[in-house]
Amino acid sequence: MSKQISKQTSKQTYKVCFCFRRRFRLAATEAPPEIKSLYGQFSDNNGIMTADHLQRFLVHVQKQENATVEDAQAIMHNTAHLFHRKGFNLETFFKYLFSDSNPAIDLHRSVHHDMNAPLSHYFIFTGHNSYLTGNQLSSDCSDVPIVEALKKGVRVIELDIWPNSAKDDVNVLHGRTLTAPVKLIKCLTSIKNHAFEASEYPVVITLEDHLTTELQAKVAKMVTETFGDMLFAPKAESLEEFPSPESLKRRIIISTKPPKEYLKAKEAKVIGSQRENDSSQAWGGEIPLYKSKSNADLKTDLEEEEEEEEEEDDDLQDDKCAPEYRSLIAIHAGKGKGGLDDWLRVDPDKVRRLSLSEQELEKAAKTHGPQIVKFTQKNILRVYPKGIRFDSSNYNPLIGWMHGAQMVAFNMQGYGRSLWVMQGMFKANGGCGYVKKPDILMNNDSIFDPRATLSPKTTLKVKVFMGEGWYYDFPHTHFDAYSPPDFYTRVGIAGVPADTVMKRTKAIEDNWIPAWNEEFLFPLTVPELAILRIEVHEYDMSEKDDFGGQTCLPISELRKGIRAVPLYSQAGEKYKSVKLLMHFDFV
Ligand SMILES: [Ca+2]
Ligand SMILES: [Ca+2]
Ligand SMILES: [Ca+2]
Repeated sequence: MSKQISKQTSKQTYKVCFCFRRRFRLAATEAPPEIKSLYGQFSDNNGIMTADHLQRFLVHVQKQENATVEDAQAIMHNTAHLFHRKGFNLETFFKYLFSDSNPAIDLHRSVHHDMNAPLSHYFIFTGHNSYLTGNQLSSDCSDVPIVEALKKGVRVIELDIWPNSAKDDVNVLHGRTLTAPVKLIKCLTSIKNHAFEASEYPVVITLEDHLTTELQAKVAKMVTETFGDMLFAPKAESLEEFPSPESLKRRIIISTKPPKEYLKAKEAKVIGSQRENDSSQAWGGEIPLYKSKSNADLKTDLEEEEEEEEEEDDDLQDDKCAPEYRSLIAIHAGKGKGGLDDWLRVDPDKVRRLSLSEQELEKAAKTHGPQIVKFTQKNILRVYPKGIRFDSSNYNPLIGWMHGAQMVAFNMQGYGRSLWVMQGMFKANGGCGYVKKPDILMNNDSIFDPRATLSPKTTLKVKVFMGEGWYYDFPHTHFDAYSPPDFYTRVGIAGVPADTVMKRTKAIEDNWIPAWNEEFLFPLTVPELAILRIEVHEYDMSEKDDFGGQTCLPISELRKGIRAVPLYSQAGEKYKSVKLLMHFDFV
């Protein structure tokens, strides 16, 4: 019976498809004219590209100066399924260029930054409210997003800890909201089990603590029993300098401010105008340039801010804290008394962690830019999203990075452009979650001024040849119901304000394999901090563009030459077939 039905259904489907077949037909993928011309230059009279030719191509076009004939032979050997007698023909050469074996950045490259400098010398992949499954107000708390973040290489996990209703155990939840709690012990156990799957480098747990002294003692016992020898707990009360990621491999580090007293849980207050995650906003809004904000805007932002992160307004010193809890804290957090000048004071005898909201940092950056950079050479700065980001959205991470902030805390379960830039940054250094800060931020003699106007150090030349793969990864009516898609590419830079720009190709109408062949120039004043942003849009005249894929690539690891660029979904999952063919060069 069911067989019959399915037979009928498939017949009907066939009929329907037949009408559209011509319109949705996939043309054969053809090499762009420039690739054909290059093939002409690097092949013999019989139209064969030998290993010798390929080696010369690698050196002159791909700028792999040290490529040998053996390297070229290895490429041909590894792509043997494309191989044609004594070498590549045009078709197999083009297939090789557009394949996963020729990526724009090498995701299999292992850790290659110096890992022996103090922790403050690194950008660290950092989560905010890591336990939330969705929005900041009513989503469930769970260890699942923590595990997912760890598996993506996130190295800083934030837990807000509160007493349970019986006041005899500790829960993780977003205080004063309707988020449903998860037990602390469950989160700790999951962290222990998954901390080092993606990276061996240390995991920092930042605790926002609202506990009594008795419950702190309970947490201390829980943490010690769960992590045992994995726990890094220095004997000294405070550190003079942070240890290196290398020396802390496979260690867990606790960071919090030595707490003052039991902060009474105020009554659960549901903050008004709850904005649910708007899934129709596929792109998550353009990343705001922080320089574009006026003081008036900033003031409004600050007024809107709920007092949700009150972790910083206490004294550093307090004797009421459970001593066994205090001794677990390896990275002390706290602002101390006074204003910005006091917060940013560099103590020669001890290092600490300072937390600022994105608005506090924006405000501080206007008057104290170089001081912040100097502070972050030795101390750790954490930046967190403003409290009104109920929808778990994020902010421009460059504001933190250009001031040397190591922990730019992001809602990892969110979507959108800012998060893609964050994911792009941490594709660098083997995806280990630690990226060495560029020398300009660590220079002691001349402190980097983030507001200074610099002249370009280099210009990135990007050519967008073509794209393919949507036909295989999407239903054929996904983009337009009655015609093939109309793709265009946006390409640009997330970097210091002077380098930040987005440009676009024209839309190619009704084509599953768009060929744009357009070139763009990006002058870069601080290439060390620049991330290349790529988005494919499907143009619609009367509606919002459909999402066609995205990726962000750290320019410090971009490979010159003609490369395949795989694209990712909104959630950051790699598509099976969708990719672009591009050419990168520095001129
Ligand atoms: Ca469409
Ligand atoms: Ca169309
Ligand atoms: Ca369209």
